[in-house]
Order: sequence, then C-alpha cells, then structure tokens
Amino acid sequence: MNIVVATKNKNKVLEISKMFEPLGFNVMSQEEAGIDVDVEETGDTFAKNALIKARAVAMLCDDCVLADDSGLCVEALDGRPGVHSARYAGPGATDLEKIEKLLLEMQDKMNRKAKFVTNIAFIFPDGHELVTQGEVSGKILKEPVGNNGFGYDPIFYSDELGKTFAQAEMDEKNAISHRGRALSALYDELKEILDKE
Ligand code: ITT
Repeated sequence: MNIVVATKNKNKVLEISKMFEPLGFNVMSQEEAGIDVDVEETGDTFAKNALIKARAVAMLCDDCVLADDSGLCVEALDGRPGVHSARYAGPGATDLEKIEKLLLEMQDKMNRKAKFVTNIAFIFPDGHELVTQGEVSGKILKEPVGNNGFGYDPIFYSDELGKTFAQAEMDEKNAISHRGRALSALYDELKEILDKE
C-alpha cells in the first residue's frame, strides 16, 4: 500500500519511511508523488494543522495520505513556540536561528521543562480519517549539543535517552520520539482496521 507523506520536510519522510517500510508500506514524499501544493497552516492546534495538510494532498491523489504537525512546547514560555515552531524566528529562518531565538528567551528561566508534540492525520483513499498523538518530555539545554536530526533537536535533552535528540541515532530517536509514538499509535489503529477487512 502506498502512503504519500504530505510534507516538504525530508527528515520527516526519512523518519516515517524507516518505521513503516519494514511493515510493508511504500512510503513516498508528496514531491515523489508529483504533488506540489503549499498549504497555509492556519489551525490553532497540531491536530487541525495535520488535517489541513493531509486534506490538501488527499484531494490531489488516490493513495493513502499521512501528514504530521509537530512542535516544541516549553513550559516556562506558556507552551510556545508550539504550533508556531516552524516559523518561530520568521519565515525562512534556519534551524540555528530558531534555536538562538529560543535560547535567548530562555536565558533567565530556571524551569527548563519542555515537550515535543505531534499529531498525525491519516486519510484513506475513501476519505476516512484517523488522527493520533504522541509526546515526549525533556529539558532545554543552554547550548546546542550534537549534529543529528533537525529543528530543535540539538537543545532538547531527553531524560529517557540521557542525551540530546541531536546526539541520538535515528532509530534511538524514533523509538521514543513524539513522532515515533504518534506513528506507532497510528500503526496500531491501521492494523486493527486492516485485520477486520
Ligand atoms: P511540513 O509542515 O512540511 O510537514 P515543517 O518542518 O514545517 O514541515 P511543522 O509544521 O510540523 O513541520 O513544524 C514543526 C517544526 O517544529 C519543525 O520545523 C521543527 O522546527 C520543529 N520540530 C518538529 N519535530 C521536530 C523534531 O523531531 N526534532 C526537532 N524539531 C522538530
């Protein structure tokens, strides 16, 4: 079964392929499926934005479509950057610029608790929709550590791994990450549906 991932983020496609391909799904990016669509993420929750992205691509193909909306929620910043994680330092800002802005805002904060949150929307070719969620808790470091991953990974210290997400191998990160958990919840729901058919 083909799954088109409604994203322009290549790292997300890689993480999703790594999890779903061993299970027999053929995972491709929207670009590989020949779909070029730019959607405005106007929702005020991760779930709404995941559905907005998935529906835009589902209208243009006959395959299953998966979209993820995710972000970093920092306790001392009342949950920011949250749904604005991608555009936190303005449109087109690099990962490093986003990290620098966050570290500046966190300069005087003692409470370093944060969580990554993901909502995944999955749409079947017949229009049936599923939404799942995953979260992972950690702490915001005072400076970046590690070169793997993307986004805020270098400043997100995972207590479960004992290192930052940017120091983890992809498999290690996937096993406990917000996206990994939302994907595994999706896999369980998909399996239940497919087993019934
Ligand atoms: P698409 O909308 O095309 O899927 P995006 O990168 O803009 O790609 P989001 O709208 O979901 O994705 O924005 C999430 C932002 O949150 C992302 O750009 C990163 O800065 C951050 N983020 C999400 N997941 C992350 C992860 O696993 N590690 C580090 N940062 C992450």
